[in-house]
Amino acid sequence: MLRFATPAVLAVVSILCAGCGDSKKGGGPTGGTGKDSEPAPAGPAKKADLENGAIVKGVIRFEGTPPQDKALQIDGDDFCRKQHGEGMKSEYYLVKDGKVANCLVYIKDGLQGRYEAIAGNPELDQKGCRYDPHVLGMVAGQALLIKSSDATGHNVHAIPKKNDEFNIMLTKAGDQITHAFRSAEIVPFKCDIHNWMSAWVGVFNHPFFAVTGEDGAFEIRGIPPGKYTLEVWHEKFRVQRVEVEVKEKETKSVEFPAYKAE
Ligand SMILES: [Cu+2]
Repeated sequence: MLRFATPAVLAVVSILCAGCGDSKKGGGPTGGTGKDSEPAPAGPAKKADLENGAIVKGVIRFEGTPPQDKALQIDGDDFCRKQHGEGMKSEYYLVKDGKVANCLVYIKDGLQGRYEAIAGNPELDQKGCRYDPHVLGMVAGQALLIKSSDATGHNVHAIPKKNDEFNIMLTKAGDQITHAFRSAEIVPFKCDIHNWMSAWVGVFNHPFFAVTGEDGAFEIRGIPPGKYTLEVWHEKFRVQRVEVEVKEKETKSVEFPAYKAE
């Protein structure tokens, strides 16, 4: 039997070492220097034409009574508990007057090539034991600043599919790292210390995306003339698509079907 035990032990050791490698690769609180932190693949990225490009806008709606967020168990961490005297709720279903926040709306198909970012480098804070913002968009290759404003330890755990996973501890307020994703996908973030903490980072090869606010509204600017598939993503609802065609300087309102209670 002993000879069968050896491969099993080796397997365990290799899993443990894979974990060690990941944390080193992240470069620690001041680093971010691993191969998963390199910019997007080289190639000519075009500039969005904000002056002549089209604008696509709309509002994401929910019909009927949306699911309700539930109270979270935060007793295990004194710092988090003190930040939220009246307790904390999950923040999946931010629906107000039928308008849905935290939806990512983006061009899914129809663009040719890559486009540069319009906005500056995005930030993902950890504040009051939540990720802030809960949903954000960025362009592949941009440096995402991940920081903590909390006097408690957070463990930033990104779990992408196309990019490399990383898991880095930010132990105190002011700790920060930067990270650049190479490939386009929507990346879930967790904190392994506080199991309720989650965020979603949409990584795109272009800047034609928006996240809906409390009013459910989105607006995407600088879109080159053409025919596109526009997609809306929400962490709990199904993905929906609409087709849209825009001309130069045109402003077009688009309507996605409203989400409904299932
Ligand atoms: Cu945490």
